Amino acid sequence: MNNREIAEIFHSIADILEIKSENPFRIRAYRKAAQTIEDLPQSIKDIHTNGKLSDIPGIGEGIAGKISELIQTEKLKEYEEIRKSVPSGLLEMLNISSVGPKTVALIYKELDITSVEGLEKAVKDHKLAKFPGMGEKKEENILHGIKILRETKERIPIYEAEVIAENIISLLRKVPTVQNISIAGSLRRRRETIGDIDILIASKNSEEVMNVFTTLPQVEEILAKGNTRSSVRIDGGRQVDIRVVQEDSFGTALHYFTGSKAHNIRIRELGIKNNLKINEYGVFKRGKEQDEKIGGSKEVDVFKSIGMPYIPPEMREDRGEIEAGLSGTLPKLIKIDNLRGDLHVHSNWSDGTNSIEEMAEAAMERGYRYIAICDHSKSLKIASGLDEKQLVERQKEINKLNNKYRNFQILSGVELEIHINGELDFSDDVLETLDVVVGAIHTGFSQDENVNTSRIIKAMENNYVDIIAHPTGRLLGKREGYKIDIPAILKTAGDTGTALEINAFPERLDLADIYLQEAKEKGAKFAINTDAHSISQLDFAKFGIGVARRGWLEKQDVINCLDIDELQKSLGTS
Ligand code: DGT
Ligand code: CA
Ligand code: CA
Repeated sequence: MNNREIAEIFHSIADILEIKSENPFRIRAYRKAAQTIEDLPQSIKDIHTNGKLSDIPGIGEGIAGKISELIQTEKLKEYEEIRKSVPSGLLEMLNISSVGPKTVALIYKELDITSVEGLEKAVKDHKLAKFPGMGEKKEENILHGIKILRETKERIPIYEAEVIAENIISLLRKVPTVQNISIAGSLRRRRETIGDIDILIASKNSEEVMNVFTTLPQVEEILAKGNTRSSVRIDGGRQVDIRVVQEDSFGTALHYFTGSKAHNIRIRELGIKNNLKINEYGVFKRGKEQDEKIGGSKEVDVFKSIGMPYIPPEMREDRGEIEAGLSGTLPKLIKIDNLRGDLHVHSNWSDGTNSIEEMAEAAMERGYRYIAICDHSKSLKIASGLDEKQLVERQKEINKLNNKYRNFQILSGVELEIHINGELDFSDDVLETLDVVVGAIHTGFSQDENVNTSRIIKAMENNYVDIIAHPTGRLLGKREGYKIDIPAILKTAGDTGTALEINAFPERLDLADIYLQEAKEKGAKFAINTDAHSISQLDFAKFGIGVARRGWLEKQDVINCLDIDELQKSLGTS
């Protein structure tokens, strides 16, 4: 149990006591204790070990006893009991902004309401307004709060979380006492969706940082404000947490708050085996009298202390990275700079907004050596798919531009419709004229698994199909993938040499990280493509790189890390 978890339990006890209208002094004692623990710069566990709990101002003997019980047994009997004394829906209501324990007490006692849904109905029927201190405005606020509560239960897509985090970081960086600042949590691990955004800061003046943070223009509500940790809800309902630590703990705190929780637990256990204590405050060598701090300012201190090299954040999920670290078999993960080009973008010949020339120049600006223009094929009419004649016309334009460029090449490609029976939109004669063929499904997903699977497999077996676009067809937060036999698809990719796309478009991120190792074991190669429909979308590549790194891929696994000559050899077009 860490400081935060213990503080939360005391807050929760205070809430329940307040709902039950118990003695205000008792309620205040719990609140005070929670706040004090939250703001402690040291670990409460250490203070407990040294027998100094009751030296903390604001912690009396009674509370000290409960802290000991929590640390020793991970439970508090009093809390278990008091929680059972009220309906659980009442505690959920406390998560609605503008609903505190007093309001909950009122609606429970006067209206016998015990759930968020019940509260919503009562407010809509204007049953609350008649009570003192309630009124129509309060009813409006509660309805709004319920809406936000539902929205915030949803996870944030990574691209949205990243924009929010970067904005806040750029503002906090301006605070003069900020010595270091980093994204932490699942956003740093590049998960595809983010629960809340975590930011870590090193500063000598945490109060100043907290004051700036909680008064940023985008802050809508302050959920918690303390000396070491604050939490806010910004416009749109998203939650942002910051922690402020001393500079000499920044590395270990960054490791701790990057997570994942499962990874942290394994690391801490390894520390114990090595007679070390590893926590957010530092790495400590256990001594008879006193522990000795042997690291803390750098993240690598954690890994070094237990005899392993630095493990990149994207791998920290306890999916084998600890074992690989210990045995010296960590992969050398792919980096964004390894990409030599993008093999799936659109131009205004089909549904893109930019010309081929504009796309090519934007690719050059990003340091690429090639780009494959893969406009849609003829049967995808809603996306202005090209027919055979238009392909010939487009080729002329591509040739003209290629004559102009040095050290850069436009590859002529297509995002080719795969029909329900597995037939392709163009004949082999036409496909032969193209440099890159990306096979894709955009219609008829509702077929059963066999139909969808053999449809894709048949396309992969065609010699001219180089890549399968967004292989499972899922849209994050909107649509699950098609029903397909994924292991069979991965195997066929390996057998036929057809690369699997890691589509970097933020709502796709398809193929997902969890399939990459299995695909690699089956011999598959990958292409990290943006599917850009405009020049700015070329920047989505970083999200594809995040997926690849979470899937432990190295540059040799990804065909668009190849130089143009080797790429053409591998595509069979040289
Ligand atoms: P999210 O926000 O659901 O996408 O996932 P995270 O990983 O960002 O989780 P979050 O925001 O609850 O906590 C940030 C990190 O703090 C988490 O990855 C690991 C660390 N952490 C939080 N709670 C605990 C805990 O109880 N034990 C340990 N060992 N680490 C924790
Ligand atoms: Ca988080
Ligand atoms: Ca968090």
